[in-house]
Formats: sequence, C-alpha cells, structure tokens
Amino acid sequence: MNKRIELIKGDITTLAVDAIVNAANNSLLGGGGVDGAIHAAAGTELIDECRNLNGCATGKAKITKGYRLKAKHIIHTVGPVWYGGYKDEPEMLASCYQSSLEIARDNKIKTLAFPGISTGVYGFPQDLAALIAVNETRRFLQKNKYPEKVTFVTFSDLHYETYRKLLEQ
Ligand code: AR6
Repeated sequence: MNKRIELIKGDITTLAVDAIVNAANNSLLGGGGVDGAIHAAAGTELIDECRNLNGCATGKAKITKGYRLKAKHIIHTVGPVWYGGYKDEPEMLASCYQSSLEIARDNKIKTLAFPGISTGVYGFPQDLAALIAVNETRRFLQKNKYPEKVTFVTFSDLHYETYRKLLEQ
C-alpha cells in the first residue's frame, strides 16, 4: 500500500486531520448522511459560512473552516446522482476527487480524509466509486506534494473490503 494512502472504518466527523471532505448537495446547506453528521458536529457557524458560498456545481468543491470539528477545514464536494451510468456519472465523480484534491493542495492541506462520495443516497455503485476514488487519488499524489496523506473513511465492512483490495494492487 502507498504510504501516503490510509484506509479506516469509522466516523469521518471524529478525525483530527487538516481537512475532511463532505458529500454535500448543490445547495451546500446541509442534508442527511455524512453531510448531516458533519453539520451537526461542526455547529451552526458552518451553515452561516456555507450560505455565503452560493452553492456548488456537481463535480466541483468549495472549502470552509471546520468550526467545532477536530478537522481544521471541510472541503464540500457535490457528487453525481447515479442514473445508471449514461449521464457522465463516473466522470463527475472523478471530478469531485480531482477538485477536492486541488483545493487541498492549494491550501497546503497535509492530511485529508474522504468518505465515499455519492455511495449513499446518491446511489453510485460502491465498487466503481471506490475504483475512481483510488485511481484519481493515486494519480494526483504522484504529481503533487500536497496533500501529504489521504485517508479513505468507510462506514461499512463491505466498503472497507472493496478499498482494501484495490489498495493492495
Ligand atoms: N463517516 C463516514 N462515512 C459516512 C458517515 C460518517 N459519519 N455517514 C455516512 N457515511 P451520503 P451521497 C457514508 O448519503 O450519496 C446528503 O443528504 C455512507 O455510508 O452521506 O453523496 C447530502 O446533503 C456512504 O457510503 O452521501 C446530499 O443531498 C457515504 O458516506 C446527499 O446526501 C456517502 O453517503 C449526498 O449523497
């Protein structure tokens, strides 16, 4: 396994990293899943900052402070809803990882943690999503010094095993 990539199973809101990535929606004003958990843990100051961001396009990302989280920053990205794969969903998901990694690099984020973007209510097949996450991250880390370390955070044993197998290769 690449020393700059780590895999854990757990709750991303508890991590003391420079930035965690949020699987947000176009409004950036909160929701369920990991988005809801991040907003609940960060506190209401986060929504105040998010209101000034004017939303975010699918495949793009925006950064805020982490407020009450142990993480210093949150990079909010908006994954695609899965419609079967014919609406450029894989390219959009790759763009989420690229945009988040670029923001991390530009802000000299050393440690970054990703949840499985789009793999919850947005319905993206988790094995394809994990392949895209790992490939885009590996590609980016080869060319860039920052982020120094990326952690993939999975919520289930199934998702953990999928990443573990990919990272072994
Ligand atoms: N830590 C790590 N992973 C988590 C956590 C957590 N605390 N909670 C959930 N997951 P989802 P999406 C996993 O639905 O599919 C929101 O309402 C979860 O098991 O949070 O991108 C937004 O506002 C799954 O694998 O995000 C949007 O409207 C993954 O995180 C919409 O959901 C993503 O699941 C975005 O949907």
